[in-house]
Amino acid sequence: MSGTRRSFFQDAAFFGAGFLGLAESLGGNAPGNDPQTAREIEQGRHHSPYGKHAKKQIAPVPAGPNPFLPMVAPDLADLPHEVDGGVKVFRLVAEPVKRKIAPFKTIDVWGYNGSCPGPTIQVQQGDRVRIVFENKLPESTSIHWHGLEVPIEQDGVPWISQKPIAPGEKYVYEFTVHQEGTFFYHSHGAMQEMMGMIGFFVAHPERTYKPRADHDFGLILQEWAVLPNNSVPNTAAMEYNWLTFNGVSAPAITPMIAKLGSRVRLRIINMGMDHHPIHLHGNQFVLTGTEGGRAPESTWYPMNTVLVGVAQARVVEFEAKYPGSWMVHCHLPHHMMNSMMDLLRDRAIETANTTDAKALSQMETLAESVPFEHVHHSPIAANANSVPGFPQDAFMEMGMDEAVVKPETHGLPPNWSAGMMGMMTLVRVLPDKEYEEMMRRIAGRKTDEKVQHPHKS
Ligand SMILES: [Cu+2]
Repeated sequence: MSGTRRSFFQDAAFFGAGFLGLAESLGGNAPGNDPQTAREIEQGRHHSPYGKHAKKQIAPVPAGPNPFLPMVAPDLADLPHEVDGGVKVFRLVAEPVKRKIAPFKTIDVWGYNGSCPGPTIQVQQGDRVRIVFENKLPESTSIHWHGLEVPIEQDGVPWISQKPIAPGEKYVYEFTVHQEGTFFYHSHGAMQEMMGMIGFFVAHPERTYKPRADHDFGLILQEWAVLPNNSVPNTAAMEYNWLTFNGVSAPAITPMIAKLGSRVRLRIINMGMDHHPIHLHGNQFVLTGTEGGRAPESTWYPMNTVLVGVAQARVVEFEAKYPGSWMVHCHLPHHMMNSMMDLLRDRAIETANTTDAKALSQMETLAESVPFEHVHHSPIAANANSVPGFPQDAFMEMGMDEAVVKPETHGLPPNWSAGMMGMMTLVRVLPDKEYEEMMRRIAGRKTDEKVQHPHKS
């Protein structure tokens, strides 16, 4: 392995390492658990790509004839590959998965390689790829390469382009990727899609896009209907009570970290029943790509909310000019909530016609089962109960900083997690010094984060 090649793996592994720990804790076996990847990640932990080249470039770009910046999907790992005679070989396993979508909620879903959504496949335009697929589900399945122009026999539609892949069977897909862009892989069964069977398939361009991005992030939008006391999503439902980015509901989603002055790319894909207007606070972005690939710069115009329809990919980019923790969230009001029914179980919450003290006591009782160490809510007026319509958001928020602490949440204000629910996360734009400090924390993945809290429990 040449020096540049080694550096590529180390850089790639560095990015992977930042999120693997959480992927493991949230989703069981992360696909990066194989020894080779683990070794690379281990090397990556001690390798800073921001060291001597920090002045020239913010994010690492793999060296070699076709350099590209890997996308990072928070809380998801990359699918590792081997190279066989110039072909990139990926091993993808469809199987049941337990996914922790919130500190108090783990659901039984289906995914790939122990992860739901599945691990990210990253290739480059021009690559020949082989996906050795194994079905460990209790029923037949297949994989469709969404948006990719592949020969019909690789299209992954049961009975049309291939026979269904039976439980226990293997199947090999192989094709050349001549496109660039943000694609997906997913089961072509509707109910299996709603069980979570989707993942990113990113084809990086042969030549780096201009202007080039310093950070490249990815989010997968999904919704789930999970009744209280249940763990299996109702795939026939038309209404949803859990909304996730990359299989995690806020505030458990890992914030994205960007350096002040960098250019940030955000790829968003949607595989669900709803369309999601994704809004970024405090910044304007431009739409630089769709599920069809890169859009010409002449089509870009400023916006801060992008509607990501079902089966679509939307790629936006912005200059991270303003320091701060900027929200990225779906703006559908009901997608900015989590299901409190899961905490309540079969009890009814007494939000209406209740007193402040009574509500607080009730929340604390509920929180004991989580356990949240601190539960409180925003102040209400003394005469709140005399106002028609009360309560609305009062008593909805449940701070759980301790339950979701991780390096990426370091430095957020106390009780930051109280207002974060559903499809909601942060892009944290950090000045140089704080950014370097954060990168050290992520690389070391300190687990002894201390939470500042002004309240008595
Ligand atoms: Cu939404």
